[in-house]
This record gives sequence, structure tokens and C-alpha cells, in this order.
Amino acid sequence: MMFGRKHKNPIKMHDKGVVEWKYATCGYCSVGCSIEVGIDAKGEPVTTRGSGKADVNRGKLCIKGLTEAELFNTPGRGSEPLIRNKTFEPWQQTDWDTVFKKSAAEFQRIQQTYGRDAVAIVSTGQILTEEFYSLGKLARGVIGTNNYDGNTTLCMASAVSGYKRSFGSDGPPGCYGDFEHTDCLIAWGSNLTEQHPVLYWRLKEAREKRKFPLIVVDPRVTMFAQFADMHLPVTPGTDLVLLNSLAHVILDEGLQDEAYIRQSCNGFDEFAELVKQYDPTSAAKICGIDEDTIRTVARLYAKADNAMSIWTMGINQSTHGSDGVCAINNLNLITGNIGKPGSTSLSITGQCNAMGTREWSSCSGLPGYRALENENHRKEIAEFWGIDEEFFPTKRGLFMTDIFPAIETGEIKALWVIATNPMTSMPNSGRIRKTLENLEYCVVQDVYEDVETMQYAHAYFPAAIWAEKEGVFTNTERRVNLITPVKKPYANSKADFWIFREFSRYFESPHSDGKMPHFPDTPKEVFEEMKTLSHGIGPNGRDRILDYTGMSYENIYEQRGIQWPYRKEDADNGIEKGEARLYTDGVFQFPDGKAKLLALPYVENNEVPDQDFPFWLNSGRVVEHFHTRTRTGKVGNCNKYSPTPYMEMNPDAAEELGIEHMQYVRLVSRRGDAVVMVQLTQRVPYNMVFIPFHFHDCVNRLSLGLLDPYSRQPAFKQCSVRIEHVDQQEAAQLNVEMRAY
Ligand SMILES: Nc1nc2c(c(=O)[nH]1)N[C@H]1C(S)=C(S)[C@@H](COP(=O)(O)OP(=O)(O)OC[C@H]3O[C@@H](n4cnc5c(=O)[nH]c(N)nc54)[C@H](O)[C@@H]3O)O[C@H]1N2
Ligand SMILES: Nc1nc2c(c(=O)[nH]1)N[C@H]1C(S)=C(S)[C@@H](COP(=O)(O)OP(=O)(O)OC[C@H]3O[C@@H](n4cnc5c(=O)[nH]c(N)nc54)[C@H](O)[C@@H]3O)O[C@H]1N2
Ligand code: SF4
Ligand SMILES: [Mo]
Repeated sequence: MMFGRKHKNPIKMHDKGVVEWKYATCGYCSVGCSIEVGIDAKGEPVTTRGSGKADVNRGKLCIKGLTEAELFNTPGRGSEPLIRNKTFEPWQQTDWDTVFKKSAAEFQRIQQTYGRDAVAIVSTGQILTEEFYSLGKLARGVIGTNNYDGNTTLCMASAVSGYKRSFGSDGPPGCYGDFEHTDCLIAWGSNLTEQHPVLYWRLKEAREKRKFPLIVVDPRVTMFAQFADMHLPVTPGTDLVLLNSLAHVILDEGLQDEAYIRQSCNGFDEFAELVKQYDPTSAAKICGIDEDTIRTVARLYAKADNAMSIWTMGINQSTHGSDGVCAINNLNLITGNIGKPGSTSLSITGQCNAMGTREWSSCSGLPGYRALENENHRKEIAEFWGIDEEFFPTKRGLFMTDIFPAIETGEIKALWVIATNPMTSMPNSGRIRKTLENLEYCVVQDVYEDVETMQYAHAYFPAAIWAEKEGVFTNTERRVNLITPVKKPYANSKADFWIFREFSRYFESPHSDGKMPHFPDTPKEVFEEMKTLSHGIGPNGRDRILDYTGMSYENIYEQRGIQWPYRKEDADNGIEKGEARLYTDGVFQFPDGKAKLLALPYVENNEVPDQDFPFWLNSGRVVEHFHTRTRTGKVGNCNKYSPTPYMEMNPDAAEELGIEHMQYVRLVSRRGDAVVMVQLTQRVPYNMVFIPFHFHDCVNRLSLGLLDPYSRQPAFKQCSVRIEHVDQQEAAQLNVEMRAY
């Protein structure tokens, strides 16, 4: 008797004719997977594979990384600089000299007429670190506007602000390896499974080796929640209440780490006094998690030898985003869970290089975590760049979310948009549209010329994409990793690095004796500048934690990424890896070395459902798409799984309103309306709908985006809507017309 097939017929993979593999780091999310790009005999990138030697992904990639080689030739790539006198007029193709001359002249005219800060620059978390550093030099050292910020205000600002308030510095203290050591993990407002798939795989693998409780806090039953041991469907915007209540139970039952608190924390008494008010019985009424569950989770966390928290946008994008981050830090501080293997407070970053901009772009200050408010820092950087110290403002300017209102009021007249697409990604897009009409001059610098923001632009700088360029990204766990150019930039597009350097030559010196900062010719030279600035003593008299001095492109490549701090002494002593964790000695970045326990009262200030707008509107992402779909919308194997905008709706609520699966409905908020297709699912509760934000003219027409007072990050995930019936044929037609690709 024979089992199986007689003649084996193995599946044959299509041979793509790869003759060489070139090294890069993924350009989508902040997991920072190491990628090898397969090049065929004609020199064209034809495929990708995960780098087996890399600590981060160990050969794995998600759908976006697997299809990344297709990006280079996607439709809509910008091939030549464009220019026009008025918005909505046809574009004229031009050369780089003309577009630079015109744009520099317009920026200078506007600055002379309305003041230096009337030109605003809005950048990104998606260009290379050397590019960020060069842009910072141009923005702070030559153009001299203080209204310079990035889309990280929509993304990581609350985490940055919370880390600074709790620990005295930005910088996630943990690493992915912590999954291997933890005894309890709480994930706050993160859908890791879809949004950081390879990191989820690391977590899953750790749990297969060694079981430990995984608790997911999310109002939706996400894919991540489905894999968890406990799912806490928190009432939107009330995580702070839950966190204060967990602390209440821990202190009430004496489960705190007294020695750690005494040695490493300030502010305990005031904190303890505040959390007294958050007994589980009262807290349950606000946060929607029953008191038994609150007690169980508090005990699990406090009694675990090592416990860790991770979080993403469910925490950051809230009116108490920064407080939520501090409350997570509080929880870890009172239980002594920072800086030990498996014990940490780890914000999961979003964009591929959101960390690089925080470190080196000068958006919110000066390079290397230096502050405009600090006189010594201003002096140090002015000397290093060879410019006048007085040229620097003495405090940071507007955040991205305040730059747009300042355009509305006429305070800002020119805008330079770099690698971000605010017409789709900012809240209340109707208002953003009107706001952009007020600009006298707008430059868009993007890899695609068909991005929505182009409608309001006067000039277009076509940029090279991802691995057409050279430089580094930093990932969630502070790992600096390399991108090598696998191909020449498309047509006449140029690396952002080249654009910043060349554009700088079109500005007159604003400094005494005609001084100008130097813009090196290669990313490698810029990397050396950053290394020099990363050395030495930090603001508290201790060594800088953001230390790159041991790194070089060569050893980064050898190690497939190196975590900072990695000091020259380490490299000289033959140590190959950077430090996996920060604050391992319980000493923080405040002058006295102690972390701050903060008393954080909850203030109810969201737009909540009422009679007229009875549903919560929640928004987020799906695995196949990245943000505003400028890239994944054009990659067949990404787009085909999620080609149309849709809304998750609870079947019971739908039945009551007479709405069926796959019907179109109109959503109405106090800002605007949007037509969207319904997908019935128990993933969302009865009084909530969820829409992925990837589609233009959809969820952000409705969103409110109230701002967090510390981070100025919008509460994208909490507002209220009502649902109306629409004519199905009309809606289908509208949908086809609007979704050209
Ligand atoms: N496939 C893919 N991956 C990505 C991205 C992408 O666009 N596509 N973008 C990258 C970027 S820049 C980012 S910032 C990350 C985002 O990564 P995530 O934050 O994990 O993703 P989101 O879907 O935005 O939101 C996560 C969850 O927050 C929940 N939530 C909503 N309100 C609340 C609340 O009040 N409390 C709590 N606890 N949870 C709440 C939502 O229900 C949602 O499931 O993903 C990165 N990775
Ligand atoms: N409703 C709702 N809205 C949200 C969110 C949400 O959860 N809900 N999330 C928010 C978050 S966390 C984020 S991070 C933002 C993201 O919002 P955006 O930053 O606006 O989104 P992207 O589509 O990533 O825009 C990046 C742009 O840069 C271009 N680009 C890519 N690579 C390069 C390059 O190398 N050089 C140049 N010059 N251009 C390049 C891309 O083509 C694209 O146009 O959206 C925010 N908006
Ligand atoms: S998990 Fe993130 S970094 Fe890794 S391949 Fe997917 S998108 Fe790229
Ligand atoms: Mo983000």
C-alpha cells in the first residue's frame, strides 16, 4: 500500500533571476525589519526577502516588506520638478534650478514681508536620519523659521512628552528581547498583530516557549485581542482611569516595590493621594471594566517577577495621551518594572524613522535631544554649525496641529510639506482644505506627484523613494539600521538629502560675516557629524544616552542594526552590541537622577455619543495598507485585500437601523459627512463604528481631533457620529469616481 502521490510534483516558485542581494531596512513601520532586495541581471530590483541574520526579524517580513521591491516603479512617481503660479492651474514641468530659485525667492519674500516665522515646514517620520539632520540645519540654521514640526505630532508626540515628564528624557527604555523574559504583558491601544506583524510574531514565539499572561486593552476586539488571555474593552478615552485604578489596588494591597520607589522615584505621596480616589468600584463606572477584573489585572501585574507594558495609538491619540503615557510609566515605576529584562514601559513606535526625527531633526529643539530653551545647547550647536547663536529662537515654535490654525488666521503664509499627506491624515479635512487655500506659497516634496496635498501646491520637488537612497533609520527599540541604495533614483527625482543640500545654496546668509552652515556631500559625512554631537555629557551632568559614537555604516551592516547607546569605548573594547535597555541602574535623566511619579487626575473632555450623534467613531489601520495608501494603494498584492473604504458596525445596531451587510451608509458628524460601505462584525461594540483611515475623503472628514494639552496630538480615535441611509446606486457610483486607483 502506498500513501501520498506516486509522482511528486513539487510547487515551483517563479524564478525571478536574482543575481545579487542588496541590504536595506524596511521603509514602512518602526519594527525595522532587515531586508535584502533581489536584483536581476538588468540591475532591476525584483523581489525582497527578510535578512536571516537580523536580530529584529530573523528572516521574516510582513506583506508590506514582501512586496516592497514593487515600489520603485509604482504609478504616480514624480519624474521632474513642477511649478505653477496659481493653484488649480495646470502644472509646468521645470528644472531643479528654476524650482529652487523660485521657492527660495518666495520664502524670502514672505519672511521679509510677514516675519521669519511666516514660513512653516511640516515634515515626517519617513525619511533617513541624515536627511532629518540636514533639514534641521536648513530650517534652524538658514531659513530660520520656528514653525517647523512633523507628522510625529499626529503619532508619537504623546509618548515623547510622557517619557520626558516621567523619566526626564525621550527614548524608549526597553527592547523586543523583553518578550522573552516577561511574566506579564499589558498592551494598551495597540493592534500589534496587524500593525507590527513581525513584532507580534516575536511575541507569539516568546509565548510559545514560555506561557505568560497577555492582556489587551482596546475597545475593539482586534485580532490581537483575539489572541490575548484577557481582553479589556475599555470605554474610549478612559485608559487613565483604569491605570489610576490599577495603581489604587496595588497601593491598597501593599503590592508596590517600596525599595525601588524610595531609591528611584520622586512624587510618591502626591501620587498615592490622588490614586486613592480611583477605587475600582468608582473607576469601573467610568472606564467600563468591572472591578473584579481591575483587581485581578493589578495583582497579576504587581506580583509578576517581571512585567511590561506596550502601547500605541489607542493611548497616544487621545486628549489625555501624554497623561496616559505617564500613567503607564507610573505603573511600571511603582512595581519596579523598568530597565530589567522583561520589565519595561515600551512605546511601540509608528513610522519607519519616527525615532530618527525625534533624535536628530531639530523639529522640537536642536539635534541629539538638545533643547532650544537651554542656553548651553544653543551655544554648542551654533558653534558646531558655525553660525550666530542669537539666530536660534529661545523656545520651540508651533506644533504641526497648531501650524494649520495659524495658516487659517493668516499668521503663516508659506508651507513646505515634506513626506506627509495632511489632506488625508489630519483631522477635519474639510477645514484643512479651506486652510490650505489661504497660502501664498506651498511646496510639496514627495515621491509621488499625485498626492492630495498637491492640489494646493505651487511647486513640487520629486523625491527618491526608500532604497533609492542611503542612510539610517532608528526603530522602536533604539536600533539604528542601514539602507543602502539598491537602485538609482527614478527619472529626475532626487534623494531628500540632495534636495536639502542643494536648496540651501539658494538662500542668502542670515548670519554675521556671511557665515553659512556646511552641508556635506554624502550621508556618511553627516553621520559622522551626528556621532560627534552624540558624545559627551547630557543636560543632567550624566553621559548622553543618545550615543552613536561606536557606530559606523560598516558595523551597523555587520550587526544588522545596533541599538544606542553604543559608545566608542564599547566598540574599542570589542563589544559588538549596543545597550539593550535604558535606566538599568535605576538612575533617570532628571538632574537628581530620580524618575517622577505624577498625580494625574482624569478630566472628561471628549466629544461623547449623545442623542443626535449616538455612535463612537473609532479609526485606525489594516495590515495591508500603510497610511494614506500613496504606496500600498499601488501595490497589487496589498491593495487587492483591502480595495475600498469600509466601516465595521455591530450587527445588532445595524438591525435596529435597518442596515445590511455591504450596504452604503452616510456618516454624519458635527464636522462633515462621508459615504462608506458597512461591514457587519462583532469586532465593535453596539455603540461604536470603526473605519481604517487609509482612504482619502473618508474618516477624517468626520474626525474632530481635540488636542492633548502637552503633546498637541489629536484625539483621532474619539468623536461621535450618526448613521443615515443613502441611495445605494448613487453611493456606489460616487465611490467608483472617488477611488480612481
Ligand atoms: N499595516 C500598517 N502598519 C502600520 C501602519 C499602517 O498604516 N499600516 N502605521 C504605522 C504607524 S505610523 C503607527 S502610529 C502604528 C499604529 O499602530 P496601532 O496603534 O496599533 O494601530 P491603530 O489601528 O491606529 O490603533 C490601535 C487600536 O487603538 C484602539 N483604540 C481606540 N480608542 C482607544 C482607547 O480609547 N483606548 C485604547 N486602549 N485603545 C483604543 C483601536 O480600537 C485600535 O484597535 O502602526 C504602524 N504600522
Ligand atoms: N483618523 C485617523 N487619522 C490618522 C491616524 C489615525 O489613526 N486615524 N493616524 C495618524 C498617524 S499615527 C500618522 S503617523 C499619520 C500619517 O499621515 P501621513 O504622514 O500624512 O501619511 P503617509 O501616507 O505616510 O504620508 C507620507 C507621504 O510621504 C511620501 N513619502 C514616502 N517616502 C518618502 C521619501 O523618502 N521622501 C519623500 N519626500 N516622500 C516620501 C508618501 O508618498 C506620502 O505621500 O496619520 C495620522 N492620521
Ligand atoms: S513588520 Fe513593519 S518593518 Fe517589518 S516588514 Fe512589515 S512593515 Fe516592514
Ligand atoms: Mo503614526
